[in-house]
Amino acid sequence: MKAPSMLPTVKVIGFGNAGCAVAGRVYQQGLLAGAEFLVMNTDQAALASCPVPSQLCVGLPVTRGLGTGGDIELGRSAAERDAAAIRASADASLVFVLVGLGGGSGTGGAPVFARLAREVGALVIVIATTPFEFEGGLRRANAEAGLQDLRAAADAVIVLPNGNLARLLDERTPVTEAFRAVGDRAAEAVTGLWRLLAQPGILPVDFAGLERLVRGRHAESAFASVEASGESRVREAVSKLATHPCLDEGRALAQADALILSLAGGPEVSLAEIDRASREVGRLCPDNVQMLVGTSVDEALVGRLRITVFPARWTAVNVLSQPVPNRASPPLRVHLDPASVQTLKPSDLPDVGEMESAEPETANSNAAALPPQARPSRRGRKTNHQPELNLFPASRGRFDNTPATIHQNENLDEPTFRRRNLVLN
Ligand SMILES: Nc1nc2c(ncn2[C@@H]2O[C@H](COP(=O)(O)OP(=O)(O)OP(=O)(O)O)[C@@H](O)[C@H]2O)c(=O)[nH]1
Ligand SMILES: [Mg+2]
Repeated sequence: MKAPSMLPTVKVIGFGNAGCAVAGRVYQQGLLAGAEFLVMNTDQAALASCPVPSQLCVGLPVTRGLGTGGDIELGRSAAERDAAAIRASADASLVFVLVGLGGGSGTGGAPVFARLAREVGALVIVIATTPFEFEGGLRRANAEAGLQDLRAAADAVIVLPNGNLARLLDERTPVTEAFRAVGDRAAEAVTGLWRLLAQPGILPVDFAGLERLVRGRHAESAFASVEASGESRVREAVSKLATHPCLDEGRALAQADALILSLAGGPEVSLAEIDRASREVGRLCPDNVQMLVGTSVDEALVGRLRITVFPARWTAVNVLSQPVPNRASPPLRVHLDPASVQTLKPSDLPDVGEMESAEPETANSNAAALPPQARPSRRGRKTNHQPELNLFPASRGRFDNTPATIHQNENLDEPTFRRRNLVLN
């Protein structure tokens, strides 16, 4: 398939063993014509067995070319050490980052890559798997921390929980095959997005549209793709989506802020079918969902209809979790000459009121953001009066229409201090 000229420069990056394995598979499938591939890892042996020719072994002096053994901080500092090379490699309009969360190299390194790539102007979409239940608490905790960093660092993160996929597999599936299925799904997600942008369609999605939807949104998205054939293929495909385990049985659609929807069919697919499928999937989402719809005809889909969805929610991300100091750099030592150390008494410190009035009040200072009755009055400042925080919000915002989470007769949506009547000092 030839990449149309409207397609931006695209890079596919695999990070850590699992990320490299998936990138290697997508590379060998040869479907992403025109995209550049690059794999990064701390583990030299794993890189050597990856078919992608462009490789970067990060943090050699700190990991000596080995894996990190699940140490996120080591993975992060390894990537930070090669920040210059990473920045140079991220020179593209659109970067897909593939990573299996749970270990150290990918979980620590992928957020560093995402941040640096965004700094050089790329639109960064991460496709991340999260561990199976059986992999244990440490890996799941690693994955949660990595996901938090990825939400902050990337424009969008497509999260593929292995546990959801496990519900689609036969219980007797061998573990190696289960991991293969995980990799296939991650490969399918990146290929699905690529097709949407690259496949000449009746209604193609262009890069500008995708960028407008996700740039700077820190979106978190799910992914599912279904197919159906026969007379009632639209209804069948839509009902598969409504109960799909990878969409939390439809909840991911019901709570979506945005939806990327791809409709593809064989040459016989009719306008009426495309129209119905688009409207029926839209009905599974909130009324104000922002939809980006692409439709295409694919000779390989004769007699079939394929619906691919990426339902996304905007996440409230403000800061990256604290960066870990580079292990390789020597600790900062400050020598204090006791003779030069002055001990400050409380009376030497300026009054809080003086400090406040010394600062010009800006339009978006915290005080200005408070409702008028809660704003400290200028005259009363020196009394150190603090406004009372309203801890009893009247509305649950977008969760207003969702059922409460009741466990053992307790509503877990209420903060613990309220449920248990604790008094806050
Ligand atoms: N798709 C796929 N996922 C895997 C495979 N092996 C492990 N994973 C998943 O990926 C997660 C991260 O594992 P790795 O990629 O091996 O970890 P890493 O990023 O290389 O980190 P370290 O080896 O700890 O430095 C695991 O918790 C699994 O959920 C695999 O062969 N294929
Ligand atoms: Mg590894």
